[in-house]
Amino acid sequence: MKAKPAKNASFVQESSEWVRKPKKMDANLQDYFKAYKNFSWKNVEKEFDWHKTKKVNIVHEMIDRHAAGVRKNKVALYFWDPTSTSFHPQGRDEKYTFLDLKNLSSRFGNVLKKNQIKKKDRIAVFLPRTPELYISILGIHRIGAIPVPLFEAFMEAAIEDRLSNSEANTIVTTPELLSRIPFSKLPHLKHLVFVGQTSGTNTSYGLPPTVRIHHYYEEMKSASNYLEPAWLGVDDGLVIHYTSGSTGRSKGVLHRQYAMVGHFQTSKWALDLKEEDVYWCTADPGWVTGTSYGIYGPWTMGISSVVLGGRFAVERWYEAIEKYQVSVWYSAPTAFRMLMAHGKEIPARHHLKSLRHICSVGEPLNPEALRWIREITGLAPHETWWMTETGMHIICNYRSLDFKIGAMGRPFPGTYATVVDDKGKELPPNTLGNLVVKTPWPGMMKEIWGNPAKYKEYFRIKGWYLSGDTAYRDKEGFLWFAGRADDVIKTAGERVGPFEVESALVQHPAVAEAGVIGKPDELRGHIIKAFISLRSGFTPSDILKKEISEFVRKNMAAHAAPREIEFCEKVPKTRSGKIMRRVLRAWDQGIPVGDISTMEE
Ligand code: 6R9
Repeated sequence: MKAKPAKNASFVQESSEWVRKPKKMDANLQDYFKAYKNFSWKNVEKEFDWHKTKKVNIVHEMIDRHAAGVRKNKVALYFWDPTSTSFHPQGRDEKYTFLDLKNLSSRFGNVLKKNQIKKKDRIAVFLPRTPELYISILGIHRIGAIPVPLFEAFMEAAIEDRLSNSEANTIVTTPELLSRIPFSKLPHLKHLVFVGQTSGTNTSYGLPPTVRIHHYYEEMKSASNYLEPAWLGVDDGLVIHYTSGSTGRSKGVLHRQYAMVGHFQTSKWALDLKEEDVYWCTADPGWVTGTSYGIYGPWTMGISSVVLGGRFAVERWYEAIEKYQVSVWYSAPTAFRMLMAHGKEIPARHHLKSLRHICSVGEPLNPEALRWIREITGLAPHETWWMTETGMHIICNYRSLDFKIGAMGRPFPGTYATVVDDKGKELPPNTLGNLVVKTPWPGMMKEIWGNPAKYKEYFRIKGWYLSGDTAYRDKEGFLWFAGRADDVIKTAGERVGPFEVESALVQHPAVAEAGVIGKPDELRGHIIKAFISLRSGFTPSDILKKEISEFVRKNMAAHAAPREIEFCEKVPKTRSGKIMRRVLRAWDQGIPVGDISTMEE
């Protein structure tokens, strides 16, 4: 992986415009520089009961200890989804206290336990964003098993990959999503927990006789409110998130229980969460942001969290802020740009003054989007940089600290991120190189599930975790994002591996070869563009483009479907058969191709 200039970070302009903070702020982190100097993770460990008891389980720290204390009747989860369904004709508008979540997650844990599902088992959670999704994840933690959260948008091929790799023995899902689960290809899958109005049998659902069906609502009714968490050690597994790299299928990133130390402290200092906050993280738990900062961070701190169900709807987002008087909001540049695209009239109809802090993650926050959010809310979003693999924030802008618009920020206390050359030598200011993090830190991934060789690749420069991003540090110590050093695509905040899309494309009968790149896009950061050579007998046409894109949407996921397709004679490859995406990017931008001497004849 060689650092190269960021061709694809086209609209993140460097700026020397500052966001200045008043001298006195009520931020949890008052003096970043002092904290950075004196920081020790050992001190943060004292925030957790396991520090004294030596008995570790994140569900105890997130739920049980609050339910046993002054936060017992505090709302942990506000859920709102006004969409009408046959099951909920009026939509849903619900609240759950810490005590409610203790009871419900105990019930779910008991349902699992009764069926001999146990510690360390992987349990796929394939649900829309509903309270049941959160309750399932908490129940899974309670028995010491490992949740594998899956986006509701995933189609069969994506599900098959993740379930066969994790060897999950259980899946929690709804009747609507059932047809996307290829049970016959998943011999490890023994239990189906059905969330919804169902009464079918294996035969009526076409399931192999080896799969046992459990009806969520029925089983929950008779289960007990009491179940002591299974006690674990700090190094035991927490969660697996599947994410894409530049080559190969998606990888299962396993985190350890100890990551909670990082979730807690970053939620306190970067998100600046406080006891009285109403916090809204807009991310789905299928993405690491939706667990680390949609579940683990806020709830280990005992904070009230908002979850909005249903599809993205511009006005509903503002309504949610107003309805719950959200005070801290964690979202993503693509979402900010989508809101921006709908203009100022809609936010002007809503009261947004409850907000006191906004953070952003997932892609570079372009200055225009930052300024726009500042105009409608009075607050500039603060960047946070991190990855599925880092498990927690690494580089942030802080509420009490001035920052430069466009910069990612400074390393979180207790971590060190910098820019190095390919040998691991730190580079002087304003020099482009590899963005790395000094090992270890609390959220650092424990394993790539079943693939130790892949895990090792990240640490091939001794002492550093190699992020795959290129960046530079300026003279003031701010880190600036430049681009990816590999071919990973971030589209609308979602991480997509070109290989996965190419593999889906070549399954289409018309496609001979396919090469996929990210093409810069104002709204989505990047869109997926595919170069395709056709099999003989097929003629290029717009209808065929649509059909091919739809094919990927139906097999993998909507966000992985190419928004743009260009037909070509031949997909350029090296002599060893690797797709030359550098050439595809040049073709796309109409610029000279450069040295192609390694290309096949
Ligand atoms: C949490 C998350 C990680 C990749 C990362 C980088 C990009 C994330 C960013 C950012 C610029 C930021 N990224 N935050 N780029 N500025 N503040 O996003 O995890 O989905 O694994 O993606 O996202 O390229 O390497 P994940």
